[in-house]
Amino acid sequence: MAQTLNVQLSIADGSGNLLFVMSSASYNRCMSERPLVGVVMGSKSDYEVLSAAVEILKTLGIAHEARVLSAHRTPDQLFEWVENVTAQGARVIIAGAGGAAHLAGVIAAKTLVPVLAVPIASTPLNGLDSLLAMVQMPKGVPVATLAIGKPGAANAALFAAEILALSDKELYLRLAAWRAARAQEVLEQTLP
Ligand code: RP5
Repeated sequence: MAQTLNVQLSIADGSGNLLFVMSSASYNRCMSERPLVGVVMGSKSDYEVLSAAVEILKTLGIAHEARVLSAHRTPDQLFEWVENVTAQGARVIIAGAGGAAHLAGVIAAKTLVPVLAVPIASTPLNGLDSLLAMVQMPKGVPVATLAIGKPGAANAALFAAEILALSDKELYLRLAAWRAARAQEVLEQTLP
């Protein structure tokens, strides 16, 4: 008879104190659930940055779906995905793009689910054009724009977690533990 291995995933501070424990069974359940967060990027080349968001979502046990879809190369498939992922229950969409960074705004035009935009430095202007395109949405169709690159991608996932944690107490506790672990890291830093 096949047996399922159930191990524990844990987060500890630098002194070995456990801050957060989750069984692999509940982690796998989270990952097989319908996505609460949709992550979309304009090109596979953007994944180097957007992986920072995906890693945080995995760490916090947030069900998500990540796709490559472009506002200008695959507009019909993009709209179809937005409709499907939100119909399945996604409550936040993270959209990362570099060149002609209209992806987040175009998605926001099609849904009332909050859209978090991550500018990517894949352009000759090092992402400054992407940042300005994303942050300067005309009044009426908002996107929330994060920092350029990996810090923005990671913060987009944390911001998504904060939104979801408003109505999910267990996620709130996981997020609080994650934040406490980061504080502990700072407190344990020593200077030469
Ligand atoms: C945008 O143009 C993508 O978001 C990417 O950042 C950039 C370059 O895309 P590739 O030429 O690498 O596919 O559409």
